[in-house]
Amino acid sequence: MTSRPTLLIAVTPALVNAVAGPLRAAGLNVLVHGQDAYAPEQIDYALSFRPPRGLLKSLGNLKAILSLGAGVDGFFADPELPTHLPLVRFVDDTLSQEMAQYVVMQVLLHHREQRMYDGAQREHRWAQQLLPRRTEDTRVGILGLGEIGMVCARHLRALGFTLTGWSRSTKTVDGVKSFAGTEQLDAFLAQSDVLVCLLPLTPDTRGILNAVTFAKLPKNAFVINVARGGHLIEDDLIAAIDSGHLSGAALDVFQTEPLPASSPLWAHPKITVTPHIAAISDPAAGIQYVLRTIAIIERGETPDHIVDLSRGY
Ligand code: NDP
Ligand code: OXD
Repeated sequence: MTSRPTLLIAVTPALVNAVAGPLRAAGLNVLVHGQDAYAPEQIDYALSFRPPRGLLKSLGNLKAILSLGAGVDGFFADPELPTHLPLVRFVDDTLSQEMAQYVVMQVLLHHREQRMYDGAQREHRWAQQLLPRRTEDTRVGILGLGEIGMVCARHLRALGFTLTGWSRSTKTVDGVKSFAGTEQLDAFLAQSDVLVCLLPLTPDTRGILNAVTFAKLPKNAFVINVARGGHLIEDDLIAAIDSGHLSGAALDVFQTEPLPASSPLWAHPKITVTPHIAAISDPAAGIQYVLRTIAIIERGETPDHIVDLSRGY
């Protein structure tokens, strides 16, 4: 880098505390939105996840926008998002591994009927029984066979599950049957005993986990939403479980976060709720990503993982 680029950080206070010091120590001129005084035109780069509306547009000399998360829907929520600048997405092995751990954990808790055994233990009851379904006969369908979906598919395949994936374009992945596009969605759903949502939230995918989708899943299917709350119509999920069509769900993301205390999801006996913790961007990896991305752009090169603004991911 020839001169010190100026980075504006607009993330949660906990993340600011974790990344601002090391980024300064690494040679960036770091300013924190809401803490430091700055002139908008002095900012070269912005790092955020859910930027305040209009903030990015106000930074007239911005060279690029960096997302501290894998999902970039928080940027598209800003109707004034500048569309002439590169928006770079955080793609990280640690993040993908942690997401895969979460997905594997929820698939296994369901497949091995662990919640039933937890209940039996509370009643001091010896509930020994065979697995209700052989592992190779359990078909896990992943909506969104991207960076994270692929890692999940590999881990689940290694455990013996039968894997399918649905994406916009057809994939060639060993041991994973690929379905692509809306015309193949129904066939994919019909073969998903466990449905895992790992799609980006875009106008095309918003509300995709709805009553019509659930009706196309096999009876007793289980749903795992680890992508965004906007993918799921929560009332439709509860209705599909209460009708006996779905066997349950594990949810890490919600229409409103934090999930309001009044939400019926909290107390539903067949729904597991976690507070958007499937994977939280690792600050150390985030720091490396910021330094690497800025260095690449300062050299006049193009970084990987630039968001296609027309697709929204
Ligand atoms: P990617 O962009 O790498 O993958 C997205 C996948 O979705 C691709 O396979 C893409 O298809 C597919 N897709 C997108 N739109 C459509 C569509 N309209 N129809 C069919 N397929 C579609 O994303 P990541 O794997 O990196 O991340 C996925 C999501 O996970 C993030 O957007 C975020 O919301 C969520 N996430 C949640 C976290 C949590 O803690 N709960 C943490 C991290 C991420 P194609 O390959 O053909 O382009
Ligand atoms: C992300 C997230 O998108 O944390 O990275 O949800």
